[in-house]
Amino acid sequence: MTFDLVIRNADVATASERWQGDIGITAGRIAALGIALPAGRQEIDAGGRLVTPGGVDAHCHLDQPTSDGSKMADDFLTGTRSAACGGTTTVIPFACQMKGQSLVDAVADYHHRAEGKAAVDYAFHLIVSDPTPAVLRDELPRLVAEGCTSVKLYMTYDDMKLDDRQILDLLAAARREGVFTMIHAENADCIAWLADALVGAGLTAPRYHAHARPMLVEREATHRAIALAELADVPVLIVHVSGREAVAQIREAQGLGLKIYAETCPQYLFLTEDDLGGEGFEGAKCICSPPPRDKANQQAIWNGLDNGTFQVLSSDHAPFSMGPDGKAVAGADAPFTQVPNGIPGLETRLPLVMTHGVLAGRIDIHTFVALTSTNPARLYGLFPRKGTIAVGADADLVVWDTDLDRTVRNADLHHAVDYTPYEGQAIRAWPRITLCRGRAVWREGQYLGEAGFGRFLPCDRPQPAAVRGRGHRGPLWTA
Ligand code: DUC
Ligand code: ZN
Ligand code: ZN
Repeated sequence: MTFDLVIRNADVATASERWQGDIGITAGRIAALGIALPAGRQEIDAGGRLVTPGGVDAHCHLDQPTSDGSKMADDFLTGTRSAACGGTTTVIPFACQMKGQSLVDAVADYHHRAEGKAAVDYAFHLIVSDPTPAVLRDELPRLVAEGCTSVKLYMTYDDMKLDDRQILDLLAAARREGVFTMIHAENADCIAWLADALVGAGLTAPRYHAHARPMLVEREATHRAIALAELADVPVLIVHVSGREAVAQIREAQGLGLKIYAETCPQYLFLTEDDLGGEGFEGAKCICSPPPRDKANQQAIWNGLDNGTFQVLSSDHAPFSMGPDGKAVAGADAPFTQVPNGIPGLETRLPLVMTHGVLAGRIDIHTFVALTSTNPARLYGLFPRKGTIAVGADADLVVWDTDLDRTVRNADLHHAVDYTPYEGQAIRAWPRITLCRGRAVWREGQYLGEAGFGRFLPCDRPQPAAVRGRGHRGPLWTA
């Protein structure tokens, strides 16, 4: 047998295994794993370097329509280019229903936006902002059959939020259809009340964004989301968890045997509310929701990654540049309430967490792979095609350099955003090579991808019960 490509001398790490040897690739899939495999038409000598599955970024926003006149800086071309250069080979952005819009139409529009542009593979989550009977009864089953098997719902944002009754309706439909639900948990009325008071007092700079969204509003909504999921008897995942009080709610629910899953993001590990700045507009670079907290909350998130509370670590890449199309859509002196929420992070997610998580000894390599690739693939119905290194899986692989001495610089990144909130942060690891379905899309500092190479991945029914905590310390669930 001759392989198309053989990766030799790899130090392979998956969510559960570590071994040294070769990976044989044919027709974009892993055809063999072993020692001294036969020759390939092409060969890459990994030279003993670490090789992990390509990253699955299960929470990112690309070319998503907005309702405030802003425009996301990244479309499927620049977003997936940036993903490839940072070792991510599958992205799952959101087909977003505007209130009054058909969900089927929102998905058709999103396919159109992605068509011919993606450099790595992609699937879609749904955002349901208008759960009418027709949407839940007719459109959702049709979209599930077409491979959209997960939904996100919002408890905040005026143009997106659902009330508790609507949430229950959506959760019941999700249960019926086998759809997995992600929940943005912040209390909308508390935020509006605080924001009105702050703006009324003239406290409008970006840093007051954090004052309008204290941990309490996330804690309350997380508690309520868990209660609603328990009532509807359906698994849910709480997205972008920012700190200790929300972690405690989730941990308690998991301890009671409820099927509650959790995601966090690099901004809650590497930024604090101090990054929202002083009185100037610069701090708008770090306006995202929930906001970054403090060092003690960062530690609570690291603990939750290590002890199995979190199953997923995503970027929540929401790319707005600093100009009038983006953060300054309402002017560079606009109050924080009118600044688009979100920060870029697709490309830096894996290198930052490899550096400050794995290489710094905070999490082990298997936890890293599970959080950034295997678990999201399982949860969202893409496993075993994605998320692992196994015979038959897509040859999505990252060959790592792990002895670098660099800092993050926006000038080196490949997104279309004019800043990174991680500018100047230390980096010791970066992908040397990223392969998507056996094709090098990034190699030794060169982007080699091609618009349109990335394929839409219809998702199977999600497999949340297959994603467990780490056994010895994490929670265990049965189906
Ligand atoms: N918060 C979200 O809920 N979505 C996108 C970006 C953000 O900050
Ligand atoms: Zn959100
Ligand atoms: Zn988001």
